Amino acid sequence: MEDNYKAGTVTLVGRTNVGKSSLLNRMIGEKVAIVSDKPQTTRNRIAGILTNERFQAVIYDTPGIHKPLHRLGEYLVRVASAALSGVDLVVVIVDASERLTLQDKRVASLIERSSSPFLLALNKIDLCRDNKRLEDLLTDCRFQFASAQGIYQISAITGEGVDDLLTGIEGFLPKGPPLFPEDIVSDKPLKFMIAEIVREKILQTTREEVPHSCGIYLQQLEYRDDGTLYVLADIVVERESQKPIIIGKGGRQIKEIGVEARRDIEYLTDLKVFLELFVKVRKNWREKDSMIQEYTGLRDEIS
Ligand SMILES: Nc1nc2c(ncn2[C@@H]2O[C@H](COP(=O)(O)OP(=O)(O)OP(=O)(O)O)[C@@H](O)[C@H]2O)c(=O)[nH]1
Ligand SMILES: [Mg+2]
Repeated sequence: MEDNYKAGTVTLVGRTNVGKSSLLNRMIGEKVAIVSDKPQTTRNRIAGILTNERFQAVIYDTPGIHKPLHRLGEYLVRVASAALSGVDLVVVIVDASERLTLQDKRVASLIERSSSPFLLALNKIDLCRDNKRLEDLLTDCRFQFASAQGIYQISAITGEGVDDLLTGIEGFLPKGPPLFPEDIVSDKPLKFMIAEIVREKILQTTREEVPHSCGIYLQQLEYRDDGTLYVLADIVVERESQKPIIIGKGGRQIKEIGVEARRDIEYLTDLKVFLELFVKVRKNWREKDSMIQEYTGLRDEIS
């Protein structure tokens, strides 16, 4: 390894749904974080690890900053806020296709109060047709995020501007050897990744509050002698009335969730997967500390 090698840590932060997880996946070149069109998709601090011949960046995706409506939400905001310190750089993400919201301003005050250097990325630039609106947004951003050390216009979907942003990030990484082995792309164990895949399929197939009320508990993960991977997972909902929504008419909904999830788990593990899903009710689990830890994998992050 050459003497000039760089390695460091970067946090992605922003209000919910601006495309943090999509950007992480784009930068890593693999799917390490789940994505959906619904707010509050991400519940954990998830590292994606980008290694090349010049540097290694350990890039943390975080839950979106939002106004919490329950205890789980409070934890999510706490996890994201805590991830602002102790890193070499923060990249704040805003949605280039919208005006700054109250939550963006909340992110601004959090980052301006922290001592970490930060860059600002205007994501979803592919959706911007109107130059005047973009100029107005830039003016607002320069005001709200006055200490930003660079502003980038990017698209996590098309990849536009992402290489420039990575060059910007590289400039903030300290010299040093890699922090992780070079073939590792995420810091999360397989169990977590599998639970997330199931949750993503629920987010993609169900509506409104139901997907947000779901937690996943992996009962069993077993490599079998015949070369298959057996997975038994509980989908935990908050109310009896949510159960039939997940199961669907004649079990159609849960079957679809299972088929889609199995496909992704097989892709991830390169194994033939046997996936069994059960739906269980744990009343108001999102308000209860022990259950939040059990069903979100947040145990390590909030203790
Ligand atoms: N057109 C367009 N859509 C994008 C872009 N980046 C993300 N999206 C979409 O925006 C939605 C939210 O993306 P996520 O990556 O889940 O957003 P997030 O910031 O991680 O959201 P939370 O985890 O809820 O905080 C998804 O439907 C993405 O496909 C982009 O550059 N262009
Ligand atoms: Mg996310």
